[in-house]
Amino acid sequence: MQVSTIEDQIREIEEELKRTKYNKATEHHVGRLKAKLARLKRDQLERTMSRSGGGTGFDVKKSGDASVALIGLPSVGKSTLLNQLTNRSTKTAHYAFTTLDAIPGIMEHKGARIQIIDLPGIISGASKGKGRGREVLSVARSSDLILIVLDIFDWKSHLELIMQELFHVGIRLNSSPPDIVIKKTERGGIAISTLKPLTKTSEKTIQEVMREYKIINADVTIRGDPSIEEVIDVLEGNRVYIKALIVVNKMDLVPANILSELTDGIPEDALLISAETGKNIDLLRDMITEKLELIRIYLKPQGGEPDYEEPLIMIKNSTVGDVCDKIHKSFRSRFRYARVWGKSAKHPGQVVHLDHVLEDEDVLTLILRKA
Ligand SMILES: Nc1nc2c(ncn2[C@@H]2O[C@H](COP(=O)(O)OP(=O)(O)O)[C@@H](O)[C@H]2O)c(=O)[nH]1
Ligand SMILES: [Mg+2]
Repeated sequence: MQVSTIEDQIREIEEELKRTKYNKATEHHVGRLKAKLARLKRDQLERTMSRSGGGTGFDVKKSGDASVALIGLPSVGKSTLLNQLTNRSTKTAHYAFTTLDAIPGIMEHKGARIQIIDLPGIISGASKGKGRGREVLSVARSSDLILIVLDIFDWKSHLELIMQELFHVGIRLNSSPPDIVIKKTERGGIAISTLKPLTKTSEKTIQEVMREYKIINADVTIRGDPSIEEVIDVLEGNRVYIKALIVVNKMDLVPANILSELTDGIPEDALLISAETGKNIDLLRDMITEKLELIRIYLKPQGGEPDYEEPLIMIKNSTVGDVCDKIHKSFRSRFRYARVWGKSAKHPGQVVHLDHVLEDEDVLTLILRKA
């Protein structure tokens, strides 16, 4: 008997899913198939990662207050855009030259320093390791924002391909993690409590899917109205939720009278730009900065005055621990406690710890052990 490969198994399940009519009677079966599929795809992903040498990706040193990864097919204008955003003078070659490395630059805007990372173009099958897809997508996975760069003449097919490849490596765009807490228990089966009625899936299906993950006893608390895919995302556990913006480049090549025809059906929040002429680049800088939701933290030395001149720029929902990490790698281990004034404080000078979530314009004092 021939052992079927992961690819074969994936194909078989995908075909069965296509054949199966979705209704009340098949709902649980479909749920279990989707769970099986998710696990096979994870195995597949792990294999491509180990094949490409551990999947460490490019060694992009993080710098700046936040990072933005440029994702797009080859020759859509990513390198040209990097130069525009970062005011670099280096001229991009006017021939089809593929960037082989991850090239970072810094965009300074409204007091923030944002790292923009130019990456090799991704192609179909990138998530399975084609091109340098795995490495590119791993940089995307660890960035704070993904800037999807499309070519105005091919935006539809490009967008579809990119969404698919990002999805395959567990990246979820512009959404927050489903509010589902699973606590394994010793006995009692799977108990599900919901705050709202489930309309996209059912308790029974969730139980079936959890069995697929060998979970027999658990307390499950669900706050929203998740789909079964979102439940599987939680069970898989390696999903990342990243912000994204879409730009459509080379608008200068399209005469105004056919622009609207060519961009018919484009996502509403997509921005038309020209990396070549600089059209809408200022607007894009604003959009990137806004989308990142940066906050300002004023550090105050113990017994001293807050530094209102040079706030520390952090991403929204950053914790005191994140601030420590940003200032110096030894700070987290030397941390004793902190005091905070401002919106996140219950009272002025509240004592907080590493997991305390900060708000815009908080004043913070860190108390550390001597080095
Ligand atoms: N007309 C026009 N050409 C552009 C624009 N952006 C990039 N290009 C050209 O498209 C080609 C590929 O650009 P490049 O930045 O290297 O693309 P990358 O492979 O995505 O990095 C180059 O010849 C650029 O000069 C644009 O907005 N308008
Ligand atoms: Mg390039």
